[in-house]
Amino acid sequence: MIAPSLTPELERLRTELLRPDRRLARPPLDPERLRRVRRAAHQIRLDAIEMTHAATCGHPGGPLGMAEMMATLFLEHLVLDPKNPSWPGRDRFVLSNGHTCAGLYSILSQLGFFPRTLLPTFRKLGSPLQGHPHLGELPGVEMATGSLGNGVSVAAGMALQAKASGMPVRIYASTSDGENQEGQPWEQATSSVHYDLDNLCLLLDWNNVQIDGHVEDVMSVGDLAAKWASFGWFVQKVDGHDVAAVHAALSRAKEEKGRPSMIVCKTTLGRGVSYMENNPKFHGTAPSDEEYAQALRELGPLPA
Ligand SMILES: Cc1ncc(C[n+]2csc(CCOP(=O)(O)OP(=O)(O)O)c2C)c(N)n1
Ligand SMILES: [Mg+2]
Repeated sequence: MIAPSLTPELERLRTELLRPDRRLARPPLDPERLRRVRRAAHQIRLDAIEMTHAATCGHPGGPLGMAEMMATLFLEHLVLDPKNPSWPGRDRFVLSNGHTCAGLYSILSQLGFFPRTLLPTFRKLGSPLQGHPHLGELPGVEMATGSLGNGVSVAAGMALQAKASGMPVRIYASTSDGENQEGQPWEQATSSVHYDLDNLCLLLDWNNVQIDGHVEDVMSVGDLAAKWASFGWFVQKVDGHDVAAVHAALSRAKEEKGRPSMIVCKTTLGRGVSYMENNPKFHGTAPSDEEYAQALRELGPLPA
């Protein structure tokens, strides 16, 4: 069962989301903020399990692995207006590894971009919550993604446009180790440095898993942190499940001038559910009824 309503604390957060000082480097999160982000990450995991189980298809592993990355970015950094999702002054987030969209849909619903009652329609015919993000149908989705490599390039284009027009907005995109096997991210890596896109920040989900197995077996991508650094990016490497560390890296990225930022987040696919963890099967397989029950038992209810 999808929890139907927003908690009062997330209702209060809506007003915070509009504050432009969220674009500045931020102090460490106090215990209350840490708790709030971790709670939102837990909700992402519960929602991703619910959505993929109800749909009997989809990608649960990525959203579980990226839960802290997404919750930290959306709750503490992006400047957004859920009541006016196409406000030109907003920051942008592009989910370039689009198959992990159950996590994006969860956090958008938690922030009130659309009613949480839509979540159970995930992957159903006619639903705005398609198996990959669909542009123009769902508030908060900035780009249709799923064709790996495209999203990061579009994000770079958005950053270039923002710079050219003097807009103080910041552009974020997620990417993944599997996506980094494509050629397109590396063209973007070159041009973003050429154009000094210091308003662009990528978060890489480095879990060593992709559609057909472990990345190092299918096609090793080597040391991605070193590769991005060699292209001229400001690279930070963090434990992607450590909210304080992800937050600190997102803050530090804002202070880096003259070049784009890459935050390499070491994560575990399927984090929190034992049989999903680091198991390539759960890149793109929904939990069965028994697996669903076990996942909810292992994750436990939303903490207070
Ligand atoms: C251009 C393109 N080629 C191939 C695919 C098929 N595909 C879908 S997901 C995926 C693997 C992506 O790896 P990653 O994002 O690391 O997966 P995860 O960690 O979420 O398991 C591939 C190859 C695609 N979506 N787009
Ligand atoms: Mg991966």
